[in-house]
Amino acid sequence: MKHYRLYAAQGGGSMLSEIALEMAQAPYEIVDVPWDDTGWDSKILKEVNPLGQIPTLILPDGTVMTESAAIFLHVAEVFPQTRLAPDAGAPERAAYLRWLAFLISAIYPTFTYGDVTRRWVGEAENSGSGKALRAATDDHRKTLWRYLEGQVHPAPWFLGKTFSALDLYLWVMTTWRPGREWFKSECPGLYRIVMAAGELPAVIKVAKRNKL
Ligand SMILES: N[C@@H](CCC(=O)N[C@@H](CS)C(=O)NCC(=O)O)C(=O)O
Repeated sequence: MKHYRLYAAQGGGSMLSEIALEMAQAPYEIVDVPWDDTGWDSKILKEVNPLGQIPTLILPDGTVMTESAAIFLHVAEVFPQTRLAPDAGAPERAAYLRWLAFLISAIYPTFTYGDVTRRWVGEAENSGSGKALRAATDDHRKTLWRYLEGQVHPAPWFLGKTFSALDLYLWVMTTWRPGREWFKSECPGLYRIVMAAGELPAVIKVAKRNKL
């Protein structure tokens, strides 16, 4: 089999796809994208993803894939042994799809609009409208995480006994604002899942490569 090519930035959302490929034991190479070369003007990503976002994945047949959730669904289909998603028809499938969509459509955009505030309001995150946008998106994200905390199933994973990509989103996204210490005190159910996910060999390997 020819290999996958993953465009990745240190500590970013590309870790989601990196973990998926590791779990699948798929052959892949990483193209490191410096953070200051992400976004619309990215030189490295321009050809493959004009949004300049990571993860961007090139499949062995040359097809370009973006969107972390789509990549998870794809890897789960091609490598079903990775158990990244409950099977179609399984009782947990509906919850899986629901919360997968929630993570990428509700929580991820709070970073999209809060990370580089200058892009949206013309000011950096430490002054004026940039500061207000950063604070509002950070606050809203906490509300969303608290809501998700109320949806956690009994241990060990978000869906209960069934491991899924949701647990990997939690592991990755809790490394970002407001950070793990906040989850430990405010969302102990999510924190418990994150700790369990952190012990998976693929997660340990990717954490190390991303210097976490
Ligand atoms: N909806 C996309 C979002 C990807 C995304 O926002 N990635 C961030 C890094 S975590 C990024 O590339 N940011 C750089 C930028 O937008 O300039 C997904 O789920 O893959």
